[in-house]
Amino acid sequence: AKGSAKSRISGQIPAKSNPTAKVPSEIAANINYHAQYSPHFSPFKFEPEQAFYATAESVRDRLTQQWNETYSYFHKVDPKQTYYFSMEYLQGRALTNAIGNLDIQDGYADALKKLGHDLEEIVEQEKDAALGNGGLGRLASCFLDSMATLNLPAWGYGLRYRYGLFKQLITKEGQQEIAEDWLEKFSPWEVVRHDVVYPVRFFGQVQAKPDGSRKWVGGEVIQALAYDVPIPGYRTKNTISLRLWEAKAGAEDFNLFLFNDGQHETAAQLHSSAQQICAVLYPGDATENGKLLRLKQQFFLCSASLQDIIFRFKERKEGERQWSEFPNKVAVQLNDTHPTLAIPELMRLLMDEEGLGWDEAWNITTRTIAYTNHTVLPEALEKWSQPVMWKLLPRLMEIIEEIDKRFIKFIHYERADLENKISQMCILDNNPQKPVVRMANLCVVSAHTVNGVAQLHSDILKAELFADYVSVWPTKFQNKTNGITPRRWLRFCSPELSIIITKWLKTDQWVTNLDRLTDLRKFADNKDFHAEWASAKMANKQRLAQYIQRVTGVSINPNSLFDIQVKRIHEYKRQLLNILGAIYRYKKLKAMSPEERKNTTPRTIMIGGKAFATYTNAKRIVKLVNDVGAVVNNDHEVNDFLKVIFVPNYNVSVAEVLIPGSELSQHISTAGMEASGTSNMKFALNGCLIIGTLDGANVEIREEIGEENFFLFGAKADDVPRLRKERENGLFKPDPRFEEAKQFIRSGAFGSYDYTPLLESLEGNTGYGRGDYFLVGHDFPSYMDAQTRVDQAYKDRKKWIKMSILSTAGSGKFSSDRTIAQYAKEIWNIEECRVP
Ligand code: 4GP
Repeated sequence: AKGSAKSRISGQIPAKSNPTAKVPSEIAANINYHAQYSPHFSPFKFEPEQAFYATAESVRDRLTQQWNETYSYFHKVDPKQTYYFSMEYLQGRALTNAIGNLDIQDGYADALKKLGHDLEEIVEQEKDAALGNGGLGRLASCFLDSMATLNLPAWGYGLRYRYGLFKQLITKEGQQEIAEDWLEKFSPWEVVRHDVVYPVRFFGQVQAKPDGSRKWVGGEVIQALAYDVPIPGYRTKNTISLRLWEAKAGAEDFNLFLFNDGQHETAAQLHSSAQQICAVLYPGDATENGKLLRLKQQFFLCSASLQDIIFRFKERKEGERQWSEFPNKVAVQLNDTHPTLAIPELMRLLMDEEGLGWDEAWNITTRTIAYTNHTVLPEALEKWSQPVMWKLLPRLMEIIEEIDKRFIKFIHYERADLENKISQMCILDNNPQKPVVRMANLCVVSAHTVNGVAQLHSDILKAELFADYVSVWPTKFQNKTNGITPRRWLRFCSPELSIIITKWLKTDQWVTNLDRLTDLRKFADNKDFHAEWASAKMANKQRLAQYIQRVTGVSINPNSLFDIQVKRIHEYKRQLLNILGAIYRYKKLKAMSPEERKNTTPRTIMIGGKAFATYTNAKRIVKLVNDVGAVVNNDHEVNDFLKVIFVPNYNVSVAEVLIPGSELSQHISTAGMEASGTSNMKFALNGCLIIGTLDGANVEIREEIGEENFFLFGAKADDVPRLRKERENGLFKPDPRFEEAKQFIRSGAFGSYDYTPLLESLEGNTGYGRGDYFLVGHDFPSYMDAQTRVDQAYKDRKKWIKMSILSTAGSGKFSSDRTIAQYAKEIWNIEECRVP
């Protein structure tokens, strides 16, 4: 577009940016200012990309002002603050969210128009910040949004990965991973704090000092440098920080002598060691080196963050504040076991650096730290090798040993009845073959509160995983059902539906008080409301269809039922059940006469998600979905009635297009295995019906929206152990439909790829060592029956729209504002601190 209006900066360029500009011409001047004076690109070029960066920077100016005010206000009031420790944040894009929260969409849209650009096109230029994997990481991001919106004094702490979650390419071989370079140019949102730097030690040894104290010395010391990302609240001044640590080595660590001597790598060893720490999210840990690196990442996050918190505490200590005050000023929440090292590290900092005794340090640590569990999957419950820990973190291992010793002693004296449970309950597993540290046990023993993320999950934690501890500390265990931010997941991703909701409720208060949606029930049978609802959904479906066309080349029919399953690919989430159902549907369609086909409900099944790079069966599932799609979508006999789409590279911004356009979504995990799920909440909020098992938060969603509006199927969590036993003992009789679907794959209908291992995971003693551990075969018939109910319900448009309205109306509970308000009151004991 060289020389076009778009490619050149036009209009007035002010001498400085005005962060409070309100009218479009002033905002346009701000954008121009950044295009001109922020030297990221050659001058005068003003294509959409440059326009994005300039726009984002002008928005950041506004945020910066509020942001500084927020923390100076917190400093003045000195309230208790919450620090959320998470190895993952799935932030996605920030521009729409920021201008939406600041309530200046119209101003920015008009300003960009004046500059020859379109806001909708500009926001598409932003790369997703994908510093996380899935549910746990996205939850952390929703929580930050709610903490800011609820005016809570809070911080998020994480790592500034150079490469976040990989980009998924779909090739003939299936999924291929490539590094996703979210910082390729730069992020306009982050601000480096050159004055916030802390040393973090690895390796070395422990010295005993004459006074009996101990000191960790030697090894390598890497610097943690803070990068802050502003998190604006919705229609409030409060803007909090997500502080991400970057690892660095200093000039003094660069050996100029060796370098000049030609030993280039040796000269910069610490630099390269530092670089590795934040290079990627979840580096492969199959090797010893890989494990060491992950552990380094975890410790790096914990140590830097705690030093920062202690610095802030001491800044205000002014002589009179006692250490015992620490838990009254600081709440630390561990997002799963990944930041568990915060426990021994806080002990170390308090004892070795601040000179406190064990008892006082322990009292402070345990009153400060709380732990959230996000999964009962055994492979996700971290266990670190003791020898690796001794090597990397010798002083922390001493402290962990001592915590364990004291815990065992405590049980011995106080709870002799649990003596025979000690070997499972204690922290160190000293099995000589494979001695490990059980991180979840360390959390449960040390944290003042342990919570699950949906009622069923919390019940399972208490009844199974942590049952032995419940009798020791009955009040330690809580439930905090997850939530999602209604800003990103309805207000901004579906403006069409939001406008209608606001119009009919005669208020937009639902955006911060999602329970207000229940009032929509009043209009569940209103014809005019139905018409508006259906047209908003149709607009979203059309946008989604265009997206699918663009990324896959397949055209889909907006009048077909849009059926979506998007989430990480995992056997327990059972994408395999979904695709087997699709295969069966295809086979039946093939056997029908053209007349019969016309009576079916046309469907577009969309499946998206990433498989962990080394998870072979998950990758086979991705391949199978793609293979099935290639056959079905090109079969002219049936492709008006069925399409199967694999949506590539699923991420937050793709979700923002898919979810508003969905009509049915699948949350079909083996009961008891999905801790909560959060996309189920996003879909329901957007008026999408759910087909699902009684698992995780599905249970509560069904309660809220009414069982008549939920397509339920499958075994219940309580039945699962018995069904697995029966399966093992050869007592399982498969449904003929299930056999037919598998046989169709075996027949080569979807190409020559060898699906034997995948199919075998549903039969014999493969997979997790037990055939069909995830009970796909058991649940298949009831799943197919539920799908038939879906097809029938969809034919009755009025009924379907009503169910859709009631899904949205019943979603109020699932706001992360509600979740966070509960954490604040029941775990953190913090209060609102609203910037005047
Ligand atoms: C996920 C759980 O699998 C999901 O059910 C839950 O909704 C989410 O955490 C948030 O609590 N767990 C993970 C993980 O993402 O890495 O363990």
